[in-house]
Amino acid sequence: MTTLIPILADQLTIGLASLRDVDPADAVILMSEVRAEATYVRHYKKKIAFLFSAMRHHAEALRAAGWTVDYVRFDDPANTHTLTGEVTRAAARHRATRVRATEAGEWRVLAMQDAWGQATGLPTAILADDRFLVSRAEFAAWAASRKSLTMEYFYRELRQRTGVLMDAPSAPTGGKWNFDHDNRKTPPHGLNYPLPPRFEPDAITQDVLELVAREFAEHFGYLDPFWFAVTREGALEALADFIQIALPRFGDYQDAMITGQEFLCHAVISPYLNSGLLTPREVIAAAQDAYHAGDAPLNATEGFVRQILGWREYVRGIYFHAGPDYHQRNALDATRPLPAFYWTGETDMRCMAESVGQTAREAYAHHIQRLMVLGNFAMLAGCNPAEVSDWYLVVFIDAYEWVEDPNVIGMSQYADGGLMGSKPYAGGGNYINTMSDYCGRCAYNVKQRTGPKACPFNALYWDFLARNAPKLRANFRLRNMYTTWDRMSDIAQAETRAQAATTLAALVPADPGWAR
Ligand code: FAD
Ligand code: DLZ
Ligand code: SF4
Repeated sequence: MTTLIPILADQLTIGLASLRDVDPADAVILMSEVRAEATYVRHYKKKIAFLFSAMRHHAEALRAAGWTVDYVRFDDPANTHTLTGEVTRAAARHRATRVRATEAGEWRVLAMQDAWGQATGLPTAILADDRFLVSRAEFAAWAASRKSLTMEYFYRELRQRTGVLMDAPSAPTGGKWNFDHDNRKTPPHGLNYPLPPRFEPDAITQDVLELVAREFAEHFGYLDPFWFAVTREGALEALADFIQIALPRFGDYQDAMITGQEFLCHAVISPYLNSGLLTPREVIAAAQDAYHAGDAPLNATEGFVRQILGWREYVRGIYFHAGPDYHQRNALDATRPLPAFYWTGETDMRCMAESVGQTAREAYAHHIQRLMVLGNFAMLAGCNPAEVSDWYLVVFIDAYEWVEDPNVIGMSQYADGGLMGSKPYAGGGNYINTMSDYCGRCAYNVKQRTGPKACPFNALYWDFLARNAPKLRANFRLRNMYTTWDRMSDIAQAETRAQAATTLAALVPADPGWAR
């Protein structure tokens, strides 16, 4: 009996479900670099290089652990360049008697897995991906028991279930579930922030970088600098470095945005978590251990744990709960094409130019840049949510559909009509000014709503509310904002909307071919 075990690029975990309870002597692991996956959206060059190099290193690690690995390289002449094509070919090549896989992270690839039994003519088992702490079935049961799917309650239940940062079954450590009151400080000038550790590309990564430069020259972004870890050892080093150096200040400056400081005190571990080089359980344990050892304060530790145990599990749950058409939801009927500056960074808006510029350089921006700058502008401008989500899927090294759609369609664009969030994350220039140093360097004046130098976010914010009043006015959490709008004089309202119209008319649409 030979078991064929296909492993996907985001399943680079030695303890993967499909590898358990199988004798390596009777199994062949299949890993394949295929064009269809690298191009269904035109992924950022660094992301393809990261995944191919991490896959090649992981194949070596599996071999060292006693597994037989059949690794199909991108330039193998026989490569069919689809996952199903490679599974079918490998099943015949190895005279496999069964196929055993761990469920893919997205609907598109799950549909492929469902067809592998028929394609190979073999019994095929697709196992739940238990690297996540909450299974799809458990999330469905939780969602069915609630009227509104508030992350905070999901997170509290998980804290209780796992015992993470709990003193007793109903007693959160420190007496509170959430320490955000102590977090999110306005950043003082001149702080020195640590940089995440940088890993020199080895021979395997160099080969991959050359391959990507050759094969994906037209894709977004740059290959240089390439400093990501591509092995489990490297990912563990990055985690240890974060826990020791940045975690103690994680909460304080979580929402800060500072020119030239791309990483601040963020962990920069999402590429490793999402590809499987790190598991959420070990990351949470490392943070909790640091707290118990007295190396990190509770506000930072709880804030960080909430990101992984709360947000990460929650968005994955929402993705599957919402169904395969989630990507197409468009509750606010937003149809504007994405502006070209999302790809070029060429705009006088300093916040946008900095956030797009660092994304183009590093394939990384932190949460508040993604939400309150990049996403906020797209929503205020009424951009098509699916196109916005595609942009995110392309440009970030940690992007996969399961994490992108809830964060973009749900959290950032409010295109799911409130399934995920109780109100749109909309903000004017004032929020960006409080949390960043961008406005001081901008061609626009953040204090002005109208006039040639007025910050575009300000008029767009009010225009967004006015334009969407039939859908949003009844929202209790927006009541104060609508009251303020209603109190503006007719002239002030008309000037604001005219200002927004001028900004919107000047937006140059991006060539849609950038993403798909
Ligand atoms: P930290 O700020 O240090 O947080 C630690 C970890 O928490 C992250 O590594 C991540 O695993 C997890 N996390 C925190 N927030 C979220 C969240 N909302 N959803 C899922 N995980 C979360 N995260 C991705 O992993 N991939 C994406 O493609 C992605 N797209 C996003 C798009 C938008 C519009 C927004 C608002 C957020 C998005 N996020 C995404 C969530 C978050 O911005 C990133 O996880 C984070 O910036 C990664 O950097 P970090 O490791 O330094 O995170
Ligand atoms: C994102 C990606 C890329 C760029 N390339 C591959 C690949 O060559 N082989 C592979 O197995 N997976 C790849 N992936 C990941 C998939 O597109 C998809 O996101 C995951 O398989 C979902 O679980
Ligand atoms: Fe962005 Fe407005 Fe500030 Fe300029 S003034 S950086 S456009 S928020």
